[in-house]
Amino acid sequence: MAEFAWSFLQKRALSEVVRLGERPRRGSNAAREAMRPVRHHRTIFISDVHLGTRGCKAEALVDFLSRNQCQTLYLVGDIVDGWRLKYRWFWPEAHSRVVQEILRKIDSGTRVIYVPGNHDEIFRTYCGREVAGIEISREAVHETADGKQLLVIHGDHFDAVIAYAKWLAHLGDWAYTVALQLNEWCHFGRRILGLNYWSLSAYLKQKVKNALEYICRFEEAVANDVRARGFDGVVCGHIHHAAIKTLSGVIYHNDGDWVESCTALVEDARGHLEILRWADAGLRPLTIPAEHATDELPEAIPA
Ligand SMILES: [Mn+2]
Repeated sequence: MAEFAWSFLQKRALSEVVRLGERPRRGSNAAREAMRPVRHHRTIFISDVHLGTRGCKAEALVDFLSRNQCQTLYLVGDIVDGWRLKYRWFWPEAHSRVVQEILRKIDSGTRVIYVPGNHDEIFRTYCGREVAGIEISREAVHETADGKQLLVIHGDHFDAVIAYAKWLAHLGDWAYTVALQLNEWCHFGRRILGLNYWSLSAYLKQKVKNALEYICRFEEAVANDVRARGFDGVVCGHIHHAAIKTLSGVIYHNDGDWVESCTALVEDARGHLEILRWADAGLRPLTIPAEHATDELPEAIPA
């Protein structure tokens, strides 16, 4: 089914180029563009786009949205970063194009459900309403093609449950690499001042470990709550760390983010879910094995 849709859409994309009368030269950009396939999914879940911030990979997301179609699109929170926009207005054209791509999906029949997060909590005021064809909801229940009931939430309210200092999670592995160099200078400086050796890199390594602990505790807290509520699984975002795994007898899905990893969670016609990483400026989708996704060091984790 997916393969059929893929080749059908690919043919259509090609015929559109021909209809425009500009016969694409072999190897030209237009020909390459037209050859790039459009994939069809039953459902797409994305979150943590953080529109309105410099970190948002809007171009990659526009590319992803235009190359991936679906019956239902879930926006799983932190789509717009209201916190940051309140301090400084930042809205390049690519950010508007993300909104346009979402609206275009609605026009072509996609159902769009928006579950606001903490950075776009302003939209929580409108839960239960429909704005520009987008259904806004505090949480949603998605039934997969094979009948599983998945709770769709952003996940920020578990920060309070796990009671963990969120700033600890902000350090990624890049910071650790920088820290190794800084550590040398720090050690040199302290020696001049006659102070004892103190390892900055060991300090930061501990922070990275804490970040991993934060992720584990978040995942466990979410899974336990979802099991207690009787769902088969959960789809969430918030910690910018894509994963699919079984925890406490439920399936935990995290759709990642569009600040660092450019990941989305997609469901096919049979109810199979996988994580897509829109790698390298969105040129090709890569499937990352879910069990490895959690082994990586965390990237920037949101507050
Ligand atoms: Mn969040």
